[in-house]
Amino acid sequence: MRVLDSEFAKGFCRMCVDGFYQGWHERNGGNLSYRIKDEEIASVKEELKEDGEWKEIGTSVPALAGEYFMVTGSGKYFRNVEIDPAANICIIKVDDKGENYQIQWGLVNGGRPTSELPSHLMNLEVCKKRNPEIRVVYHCHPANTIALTFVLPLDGDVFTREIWEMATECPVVFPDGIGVVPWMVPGGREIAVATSEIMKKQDVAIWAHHGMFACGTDFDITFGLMHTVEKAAEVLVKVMSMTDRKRQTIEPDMFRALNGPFGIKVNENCLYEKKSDKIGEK
Ligand code: 2HA
Ligand code: ZN
Repeated sequence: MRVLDSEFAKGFCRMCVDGFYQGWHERNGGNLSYRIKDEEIASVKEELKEDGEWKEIGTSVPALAGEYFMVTGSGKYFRNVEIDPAANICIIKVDDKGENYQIQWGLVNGGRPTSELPSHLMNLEVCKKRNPEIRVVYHCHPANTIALTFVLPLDGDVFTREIWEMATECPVVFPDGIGVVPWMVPGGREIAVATSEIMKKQDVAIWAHHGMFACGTDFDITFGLMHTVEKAAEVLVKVMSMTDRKRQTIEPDMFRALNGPFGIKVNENCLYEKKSDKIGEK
């Protein structure tokens, strides 16, 4: 089968387009990666090239040794993925040490995988360890979530709590909550390590003054997670535009009441008793 006829490539491209139309991918902003299943890579083997140069990932991901990934290209625009996937995305293989990669398909006009490859692969590695079904890592620049990083404390528990309160579905969709990475230089190992520390336990990491990372078992779940967080962030921006205090909200015991019916365990660290009714204060 040709790569672009495969369901995983179609799902990958559709997610890029959907993200672009949400307004989350100005210029070359954002990146997407997918850890390809054995049977999926076997089905497209005829189109893979094994003679490319091996290049350093910039970090070490031994638990991903020998695996294949579909990733967006560095400097490529999400907007262009639909019209010319083969020029804007690629399939890479990670070597048997987990330190180098080789492009085996795509980026036909040249280029390299996303500048955030270290973060993507380190996140995919820690996620695989906690749940081998997690295969998608998505990074984008959603405006409302980014706006909140200027006014809320950069504390994952506070971010989670304030965002959870904006929509009852939030704790059901991400019961473990959200982590926050303070401003750091993007693209390197340091921010990758900080993000992957969060992804050991949580599916969402916010990068202050930059954007968001989300992981999931498939494209729908990962896109839906990003969409849910950003929608709740939009509601919070609207509320904060009207007032710095809420008249009423979802209280800790109301969150706890969701555990049974939805089969979840909401993260108790985020259900602290507030000492102030001012939004963002603990
Ligand atoms: O330009 O989003 O974080 C791609 C990015 C870098
Ligand atoms: Zn970014």
